[in-house]
Amino acid sequence: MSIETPKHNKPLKAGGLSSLKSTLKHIVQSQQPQTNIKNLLKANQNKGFDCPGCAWGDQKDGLFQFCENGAKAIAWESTSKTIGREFFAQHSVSSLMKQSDYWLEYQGRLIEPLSYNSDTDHYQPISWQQAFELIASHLKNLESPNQAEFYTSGRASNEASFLYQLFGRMYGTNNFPDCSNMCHEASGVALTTSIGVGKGTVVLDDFDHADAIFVFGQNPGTNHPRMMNALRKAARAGCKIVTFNNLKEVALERFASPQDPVELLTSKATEISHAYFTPKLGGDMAAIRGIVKAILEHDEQLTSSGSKTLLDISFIDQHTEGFNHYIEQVKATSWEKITQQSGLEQQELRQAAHIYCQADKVICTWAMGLTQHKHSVATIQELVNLQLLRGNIGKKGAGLCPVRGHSNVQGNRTMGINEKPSNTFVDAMAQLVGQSLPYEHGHNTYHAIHALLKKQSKVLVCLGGNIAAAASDSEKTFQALRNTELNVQISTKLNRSHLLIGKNALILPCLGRTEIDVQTTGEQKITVEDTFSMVHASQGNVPPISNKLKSETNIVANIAHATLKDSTVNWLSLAGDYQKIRDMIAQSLPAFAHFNEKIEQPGGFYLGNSAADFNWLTTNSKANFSSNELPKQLIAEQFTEQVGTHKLFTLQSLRSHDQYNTTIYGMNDRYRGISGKRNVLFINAKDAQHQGFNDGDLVDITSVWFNDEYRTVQNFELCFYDIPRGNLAAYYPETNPLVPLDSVGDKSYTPTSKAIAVYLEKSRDSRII
Ligand SMILES: Nc1nc2c(c(=O)[nH]1)N[C@H]1C(S)=C(S)[C@@H](COP(=O)(O)OP(=O)(O)OC[C@H]3O[C@@H](n4cnc5c(=O)[nH]c(N)nc54)[C@H](O)[C@@H]3O)O[C@H]1N2
Ligand SMILES: Nc1nc2c(c(=O)[nH]1)N[C@H]1C(S)=C(S)[C@@H](COP(=O)(O)OP(=O)(O)OC[C@H]3O[C@@H](n4cnc5c(=O)[nH]c(N)nc54)[C@H](O)[C@@H]3O)O[C@H]1N2
Ligand SMILES: [Mo]
Repeated sequence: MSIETPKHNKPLKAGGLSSLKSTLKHIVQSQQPQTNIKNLLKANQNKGFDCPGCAWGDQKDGLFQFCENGAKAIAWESTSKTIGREFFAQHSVSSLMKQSDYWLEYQGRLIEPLSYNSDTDHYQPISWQQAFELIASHLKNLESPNQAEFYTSGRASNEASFLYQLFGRMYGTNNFPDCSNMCHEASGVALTTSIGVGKGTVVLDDFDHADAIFVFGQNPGTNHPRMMNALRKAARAGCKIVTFNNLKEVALERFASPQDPVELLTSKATEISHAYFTPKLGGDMAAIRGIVKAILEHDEQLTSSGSKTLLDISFIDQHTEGFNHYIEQVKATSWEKITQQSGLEQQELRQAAHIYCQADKVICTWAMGLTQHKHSVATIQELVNLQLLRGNIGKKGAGLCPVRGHSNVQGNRTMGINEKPSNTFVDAMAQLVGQSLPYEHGHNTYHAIHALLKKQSKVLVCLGGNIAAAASDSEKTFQALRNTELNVQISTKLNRSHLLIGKNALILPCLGRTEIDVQTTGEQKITVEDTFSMVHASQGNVPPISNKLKSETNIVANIAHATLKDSTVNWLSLAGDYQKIRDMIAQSLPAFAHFNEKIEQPGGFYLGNSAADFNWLTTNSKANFSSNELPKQLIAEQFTEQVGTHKLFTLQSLRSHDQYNTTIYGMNDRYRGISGKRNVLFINAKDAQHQGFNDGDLVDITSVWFNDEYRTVQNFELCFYDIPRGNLAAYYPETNPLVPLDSVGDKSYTPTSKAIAVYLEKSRDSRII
């Protein structure tokens, strides 16, 4: 059989004019071009607002600080389209359930509080006061506070999330599932045990001083476009960028800055990656082990011939523990296992090791390609091991950089959105409010869904996000939400999570980042923390789309006020003046001393990072080499017998260029050459041919799990692509139904969104035709 030419048309470079054109298109489509141009000029500027696009930092140096995808996020929020009571009178919840995620959000901004009427199956208006009282009455009637789940999505400000966790704890629970549980949780767990702090050790300026930057499992051209400026600048200055990605992502190959007139207007671009490796899905731990093995082998040769060691022995001696044991572990790992599991050749890993050792200062960055696997914690610990070998932590131009997703997801954690708070944190909060608070750990997203499924939890409050579409195993997750007695969604746009209802449900519409927030004492600011632990203020600059909206902070304060009678905290006064919330934060969290003054500094202030200061807040006060064995098998290899004659693949679910998580802006994925569709399955042509499939064929995808559990999604169009044999890729959230609820990371409980064992069949529909 002949292989048809792939129908997709991947561009030769990312960025440039196409990016600028797309930015303008989205601004025009928002139907508010003037407002949005004004918005863009304020994005990430002093006295402007923090771009809701991602958590990358910026220099606030007066240059444009927005990117194509940030512009989409801003334009999507700041649309002139609205949905109020007429819309909900016209559409029942069951009829809305039949619409796509794209359609739901596309209807526009939510503009008034709504409550679900089970007699009519419609949402109808409710007053804010009644809404708060309904929540309070449900919460007060629970047998235990642990029957309530307080979810947070990482866009919520420091002020809103501080009040939210304080309220949840004063109410009596640590049930704080959040988006981070599905995202960078493994980074937090791994870094905390290895170096004593769950955050990255670098700041933006370090990218200007690195000799090499290793980028693992992330697609910054789409998801962190402002990171491309740092990579481009580094590459042009001679820094060696080494990429490990399952796919050849064009922005990591060649990128044109829209701010460079030559690159903008000609075919010129900057070569980003000096070396680009495509490991198998889940093969990074083995790849990193291979790099270390290559370094050690080379080092042995050097030192035996009297040359200087490649290792930073004084760093290892002074700062670390577990080195010898780890070295034994590496020696015990065979090259055969390393190459089989990583899917990379020994010579490739030796090349990476060579670049690594040629560089005095190395930064390692990573995102979901490392964090959404079963062995993610061990993989990130392996990356730390690599950095410790040559003292690549704590010196300028070197360090660890988990690149966060949501714009304030890191701040949420700092503010205490954490189901496993430290005793120190709980004590600080207890002292602040003069009341004892629970230490017992609460639910993460995984445990919350299980508790709702078992009807042990009954009330779900979501501060933003779209848990229904974001969590794994859609069928079970949907059922979990349908089991709620009360489902409260604080949101800007309509989404799936509003439509899965047990008995009662509320939609509480809130202000977005771009909007002016006026409270009783006047216009307010909020604050956020970026991926580099920089905290700065954010202030909207356009009037709210409706005068019935409340800020997230105000909504949380009102829920607390209605629920906690005789509270020692004056919630409404806090809602009226966010400076008072920041004073409470300053009083209870030492890194925020003089908070209100510090945010007046241009660019905000740096929270510091203990590991970067060689202060190891681990149990043994050292940076730890972790000795983990490579996984015996990768996920799909476990099910070979169960699927008989079917060929098993490993599928990753990832983002297109036209989406923000569960928010779909459009049907294109320009950088991968896809237009007008999302039900696409990227496959290696040889694998497809082997199965008798052609480019463009429709297939059904079935995932395999223990106990003969199968889950299927239908009618995905095959797209021949440069992807390692045995691996597949498709978009999230369309593939979420395939991820088994219990397929989660060891110690992180993060759904294994980048490692789903599946097999393919010609689509049932096309078989009928
Ligand atoms: N425009 C836009 N910006 C966003 C988001 C968005 O949806 N849209 N989401 C935000 C959020 S919450 C997050 S967490 C980040 C996500 O940012 P990313 O982590 O970049 O997001 P994904 O699309 O999941 O991309 C995963 C990348 O890792 C690669 N990969 C997958 N599995 C493996 C593997 O096993 N090994 C290796 N080496 N590579 C692998 C994929 O090929 C892909 O390039 O972006 C944030 N920014
Ligand atoms: N299969 C698969 N699943 C995944 C992933 C994957 O890669 N593959 N990635 C995971 C990751 S990294 C993450 S972070 C999660 C994301 O999980 P979430 O954070 O829960 O999801 P989002 O899609 O970001 O949330 C979108 C909704 O947020 C609301 N919203 C937008 N702006 C605001 C605002 O300013 N305030 C409030 N209150 N609401 C607002 C809107 O109503 C919108 O519908 O998904 C995870 N799920
Ligand atoms: Mo994320």
